[in-house]
Amino acid sequence: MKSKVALIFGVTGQDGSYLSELLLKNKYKVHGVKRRSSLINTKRVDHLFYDNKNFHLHYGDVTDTLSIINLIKKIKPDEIYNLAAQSHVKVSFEIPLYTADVDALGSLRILEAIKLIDKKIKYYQASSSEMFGNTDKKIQDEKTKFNPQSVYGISKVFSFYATKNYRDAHDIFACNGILFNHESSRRGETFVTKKIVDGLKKIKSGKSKKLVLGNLYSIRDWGHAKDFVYAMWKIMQMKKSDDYVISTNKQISVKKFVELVAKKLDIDIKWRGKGLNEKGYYKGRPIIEVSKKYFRPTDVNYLRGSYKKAKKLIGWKPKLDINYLIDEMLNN
Ligand code: NAP
Ligand code: G4F
Repeated sequence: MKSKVALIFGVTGQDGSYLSELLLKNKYKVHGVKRRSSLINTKRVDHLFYDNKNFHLHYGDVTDTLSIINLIKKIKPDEIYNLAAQSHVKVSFEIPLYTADVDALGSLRILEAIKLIDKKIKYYQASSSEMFGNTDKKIQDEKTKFNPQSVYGISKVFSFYATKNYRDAHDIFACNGILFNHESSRRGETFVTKKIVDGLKKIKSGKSKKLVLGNLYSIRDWGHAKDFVYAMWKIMQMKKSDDYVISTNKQISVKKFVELVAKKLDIDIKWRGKGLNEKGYYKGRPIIEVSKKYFRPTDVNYLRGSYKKAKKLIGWKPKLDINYLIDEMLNN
């Protein structure tokens, strides 16, 4: 049987690397799009590039329409996964136009290219729980109203509807995975979980004295990226294209995440103070501090997702819990 061909935009990111591994295991030929950068940005996929004849990298950029068209014409993919994004919510407050160009128009460029070149190509859009923003729903699902709180969230809402519209108007197999936060040892260093794990490890080994964070009371539904990319693939194998929430349905605060990591490192934290003066002490010394610098003008304070639809229709549920996640982040 002929191998399926996948084209991944955002292959050098956390999810792109795990998804590539999964697709290669499933006998796909995988083509990934990397951006030109002044520093090497392929460290998450170098092991595949050097060792696997079915893995290929190409230069491209979702802000560059012609590069998208040329790649699709050359590679003739069966499936396109659009994971490319300026994916940092706080950064989107500082570079809103660039964020919208990549995260909103980038998806539209790919969808339009599919429409022009071959409407049989399947499309996956990396949608996000940030689209829900601040909501009064205790548990968010596919029916929850969007109320984004950043240009990142707004751009993802645009891409969500663009995907849905190309499905409805142009009969393209186009789906949205509405993924809640998912982490791993490959997580970007400026996201809060990775920052906490790396920061506390450095404190424990004496390489650093303190870790400075922002909103400790923000609540997230954190899963493992390896579990979540499996859901992306499952979503693309369905008979009909649709939109699915992928989450763990368990939520904890940033502060609790600090405590869980600290406990595994035998760091006994005592909290004192309130607001910007709140500090975490270890052996009488402040090792966790709070700074305004890491707060957002508007934050999403609470996220917890229901994966009921995914469980029922695609047979997906999370396998790796927060304990596994922290151990994997600490040990790799
Ligand atoms: P990530 O590690 O930040 O990866 C983002 C990828 O997009 C990187 O490969 C990056 O390339 C690439 N990229 C950025 N700008 C691009 C451009 N203009 N053209 C082409 N590629 C570009 O993010 P992730 O955690 O793997 O997330 C994957 C996708 O899922 C993103 O769209 C993100 O917004 C979305 N998402 C993530 C989560 C989560 O919790 N992780 C949850 C929901 C949705 P460089 O390596 O060169 O920077
Ligand atoms: O780790 P974060 O930066 O992730 P955030 O904003 O939830 O976004 C991630 O998940 C989304 C899915 O919901 C993705 F779409 C998006 O691409 C990205 O992967 O922040 C999590 C929470 C926030 O409330 C933030 O204010 O942690 C809080 N926080 C507290 N101190 C901090 C810090 N966040 C960061 N990055 N750095 C801090 O020092």
